[in-house]
Amino acid sequence: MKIVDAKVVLTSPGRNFVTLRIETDEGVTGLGDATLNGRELAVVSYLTDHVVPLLLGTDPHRIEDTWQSLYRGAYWRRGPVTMAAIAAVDVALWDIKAKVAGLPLYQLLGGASRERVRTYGHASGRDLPELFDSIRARLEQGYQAIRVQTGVPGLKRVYGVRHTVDTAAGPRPVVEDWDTAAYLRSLPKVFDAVRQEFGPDLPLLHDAHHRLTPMQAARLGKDLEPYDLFWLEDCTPAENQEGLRLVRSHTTTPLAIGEVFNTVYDYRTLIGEQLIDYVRSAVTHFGGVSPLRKLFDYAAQYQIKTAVHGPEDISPVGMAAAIHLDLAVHNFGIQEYAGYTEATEAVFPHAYTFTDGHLHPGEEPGLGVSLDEERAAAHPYEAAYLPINRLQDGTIHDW
Ligand code: EZ4
Ligand code: CO
Repeated sequence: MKIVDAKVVLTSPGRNFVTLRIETDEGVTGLGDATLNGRELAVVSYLTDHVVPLLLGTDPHRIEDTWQSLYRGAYWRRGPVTMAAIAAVDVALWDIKAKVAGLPLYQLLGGASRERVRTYGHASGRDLPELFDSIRARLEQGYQAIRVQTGVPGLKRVYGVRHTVDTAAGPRPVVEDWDTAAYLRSLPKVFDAVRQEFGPDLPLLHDAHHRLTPMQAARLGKDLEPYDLFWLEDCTPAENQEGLRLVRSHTTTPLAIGEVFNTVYDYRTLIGEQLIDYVRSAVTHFGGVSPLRKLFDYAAQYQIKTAVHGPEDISPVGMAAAIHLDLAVHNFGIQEYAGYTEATEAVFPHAYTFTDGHLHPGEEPGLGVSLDEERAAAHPYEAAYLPINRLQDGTIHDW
């Protein structure tokens, strides 16, 4: 079997997605997600200009060899652009292999370890009434675990929710504002109110989005202990892995980290010293199913569980790859599932299903996702950025 064609499809059915489609001489095709929010065109070029020419004529069944040759062969290792591009190739080749085998991908990963995959959804609001409505809306959709984000008194924006780009000056990032002291004072009160309204059983999560120092994160973890969080996510900018020692030694609130990581090396201290409870990398940003499976197996030796990143900016192709892995690995924890616009669902028809807050990959051979290229072409690329964040004196802060 040979790869005879590979092309990159960029589409924006509400937001941008980058998809690699690999075609073989036997007519079997595979899809991979390479979406890197706010930097999409860099990955399109990496794939089109530097990867596709290397794939033509090669054997699609040699997934590990192809992965190693793209990773080692580039010489310039790691980084989100490189690893998103490699991920798209890896996932497309797994899709092809599973289609040839006539099996859903999870069967090739060891088969199902569970009946279905528990997810969590996002709730947010500027104030408590708005937040409660948002939580109720998620519960009505069937979600059984909820990430709670909320406005901070005195600040204009609720972080962690989608913002359109500011087009007044061209497309430019939306500018948000931030005050850590106000946040640290308000968040425990928010969780107190949510627990009083929704009771002790509902799993609640929170994402601090890299905004705290280790000492601030330690205090927040302690202050949230009475509210029994499922986890506190990205409490610090975790490229400083050693900083988590301080957080860990002060709080029993479970910690989740890793959506911006792209190789196992980003996790070595965190996993080896058991400083976190959940690894958060996405298939799409970590080089694909092959390396993420290795990370999960490594984490399992330390009783650390999986929690694959699943925001709106991972395409249904990347989401499907995650669901197959989630169903197969023993140390599955939870899957983030933000859901998609109707237009996105129409561009990416899929076999996976969402019922009662749980996902299942379906039984179609391969990933079980296709790409409607005609519909994709009707939604051309739109320049977009993630927001940036400034303190009240104007200093840039982590977003
Ligand atoms: O802000 O994926 O846990 N989820 C998140 C996401 C990220 C976006 C960035 O592109 O933090 O919503
Ligand atoms: Co996050």
